[in-house]
Amino acid sequence: MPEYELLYWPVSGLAEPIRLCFLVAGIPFKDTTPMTDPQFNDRKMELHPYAPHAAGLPLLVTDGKVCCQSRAILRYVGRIAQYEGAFLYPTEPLEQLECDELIDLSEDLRRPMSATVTTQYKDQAEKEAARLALMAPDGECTKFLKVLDKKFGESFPTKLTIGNIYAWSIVTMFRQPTFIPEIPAGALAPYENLSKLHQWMSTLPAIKAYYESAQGRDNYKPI
Ligand SMILES: N[C@@H](CCC(=O)N[C@@H](CS)C(=O)NCC(=O)O)C(=O)O
Repeated sequence: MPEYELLYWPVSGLAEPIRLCFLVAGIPFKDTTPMTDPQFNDRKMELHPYAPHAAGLPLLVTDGKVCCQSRAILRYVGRIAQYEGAFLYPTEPLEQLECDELIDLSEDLRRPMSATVTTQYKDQAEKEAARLALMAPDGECTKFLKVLDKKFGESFPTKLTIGNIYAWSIVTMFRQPTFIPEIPAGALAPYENLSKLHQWMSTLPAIKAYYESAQGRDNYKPI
């Protein structure tokens, strides 16, 4: 089996769905962050194929070959990783389409909130107001939480895929305690099907065991 190393920040973010795929499939990988590697920033800049112009993470190093772009990496891992005898990125094109739709829908939810991390606001109050607006009843994030909840209500997963792993990982960033303090504590409470998804994913033995010791990710634990 190749040797895999994933480089990312010591948070969930764009690497977490990839970590979860490795974990549930039982594929060993080195989970490198600035907490585990004092040379992290130097290595990132040396390895990154887009440096020095851009150096966004994650990076996956497979037997020395470096790849970037989180969802490309996720699909690659989904093609090699299996859970209960099925590939996490199914081989049947329609099932792949369903995974890809869930991934893109989760991006519709993530991107507006993620933009508040990099946007330069006049002051803290302006940033807080922007985040609260996204979570308001007519807010952009609320809109996509509703759509995701509806989708999982229409068809609840019968097997693990990169689609439902990605969706759960992104939705859980909206569950307190999370790195965006303005997200209200009960933001996900109205979504019955997203709660069901959380219960299912967070109690799968490999996932449950991982979050028992993962730092700063209590929001991924069973409720
Ligand atoms: N399209 C890229 C985006 C990568 C990205 O922007 N990563 C962020 C963290 S979520 C990052 O590392 N930002 C710091 C930087 O660009 O140096 C992907 O999906 O991998």
